[in-house]
Amino acid sequence: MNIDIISVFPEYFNMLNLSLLGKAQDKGLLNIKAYNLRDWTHDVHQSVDDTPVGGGAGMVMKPEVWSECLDELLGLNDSSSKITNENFTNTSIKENNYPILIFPNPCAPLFNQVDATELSRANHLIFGCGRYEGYDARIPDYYKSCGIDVREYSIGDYVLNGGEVAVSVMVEAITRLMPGFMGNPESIVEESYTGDDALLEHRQYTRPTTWRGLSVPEVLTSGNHAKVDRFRRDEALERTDAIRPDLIEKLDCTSLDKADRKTLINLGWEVSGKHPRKLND
Ligand code: 6GU
Repeated sequence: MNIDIISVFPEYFNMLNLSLLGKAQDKGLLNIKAYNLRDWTHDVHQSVDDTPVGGGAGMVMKPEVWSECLDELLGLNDSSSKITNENFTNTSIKENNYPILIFPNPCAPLFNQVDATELSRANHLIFGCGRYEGYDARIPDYYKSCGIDVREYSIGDYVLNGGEVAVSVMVEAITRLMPGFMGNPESIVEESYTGDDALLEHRQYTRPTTWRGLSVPEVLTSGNHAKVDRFRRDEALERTDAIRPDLIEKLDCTSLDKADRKTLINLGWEVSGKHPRKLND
């Protein structure tokens, strides 16, 4: 997978050469390049922003600098690789080789595990990091009109100074799902937010089984795998009920076994419909 990142602080992304992401790049699984948006400016001040049309505080990133940069990275300057709408119809991410363009934006749909899984199958992602009050709204509109798959995502309900942190979050969430990235792919299967059965994970313990007077739950040392599985599943249901009841509401009741239903009923959920529903709320 090729990942291009455009930013006015490209050095920020040096950290993507560390740890597992660095290893994936050494293995040739991944190639991450960070570009400085200012390299596409023509003025002495290398300015990338201007005041908002219509007034208001802050600065907005100018469309012309972005388009010079994006046309080049998307290969749109090269007439032999003209992108047309037909190239995109009915093709999945795996089948088309065109880059997907992603803009972090606090005023966009939330990025989640389903998005990360889908994007982990892409060949080429281009991230454009906005700064200041954001980027001119015509930039994503224009590239959509060229037939490019353009996405805008927020990573949570809080405001950051720019898209750099959000892009590093998305890159990490996406790349770790690529085949061959993880040493042990099973650790992905059991994780929170995976599949239609997205629950918070059960709590984890390691040895010693008693530490500073605190013991791990006895069932975990029993060697009875069925009991351990049930204990963990109940704990996942209980923790999700307490911390993220919105995830319980999304569960498909037909995927729940008898013991799951019993646990949820004890926690005050009604489980006879399509999705669980909290009673007396
Ligand atoms: Cl994607 N960008 C910025 N600037 N702030 C954010 C965000 C993105 N997601 C949450 N807050």
